[in-house]
Amino acid sequence: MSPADVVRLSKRLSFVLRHRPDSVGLTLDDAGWVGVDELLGALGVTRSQLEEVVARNDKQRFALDGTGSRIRASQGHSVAVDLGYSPAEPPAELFHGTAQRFLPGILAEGLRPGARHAVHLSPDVGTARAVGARRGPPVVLRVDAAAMGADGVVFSRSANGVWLVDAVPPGRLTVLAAR
Ligand code: HQG
Repeated sequence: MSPADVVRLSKRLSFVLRHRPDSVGLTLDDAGWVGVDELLGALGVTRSQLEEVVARNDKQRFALDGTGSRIRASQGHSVAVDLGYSPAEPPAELFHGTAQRFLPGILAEGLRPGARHAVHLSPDVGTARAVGARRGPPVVLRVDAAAMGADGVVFSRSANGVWLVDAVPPGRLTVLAAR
């Protein structure tokens, strides 16, 4: 597949496996898995095309189970799933990239999950900046994960390295100076 075809199928998979499985007649199980054969049939793609997208995906968004018979998105869902990630101790600092226009709301209310299940945090500034840049000029916030952990807030980490938490209060956020 060409790089553009990989991106196109990846976006389609994200839509189906995170948000609208019903749009192609699929149902996810409680943990977000769906049978690979069912998915191939529903999307009209081959197993080798699917495996290529899973392997070449820039953020490793999709995971096959141990037998290769089921697939799910590793994070980012809006449909109700319990991904089952264990609580994990985060690094002392995490980062969140966002668009400048969201800053007033975020500084007033803290970070909220919006349509997704969890607030997504990045382990490094570069990743956070890239996340924020999807929506225009980015702003990066530093999250005092150490203080949140001390407050008893539970974090988990997705299979593709995104840190997940229910919310971040405004007092645990600092705006990083633009580079
Ligand atoms: C913002 C992509 C106003 C928040 C990325 C974000 C990520 C607030 C937007 C993953 C707010 C939600 C998730 C508040 C949060 N007031 N705005 N109180 N609290 N926001 O897309 O973190 O490519 O649901 O800053 O790389 O941007 O899809 O979350 O801008 O890992 O795999 O509300 O999606 O990954 O937007 O992105 P999103 P996100 P994929």
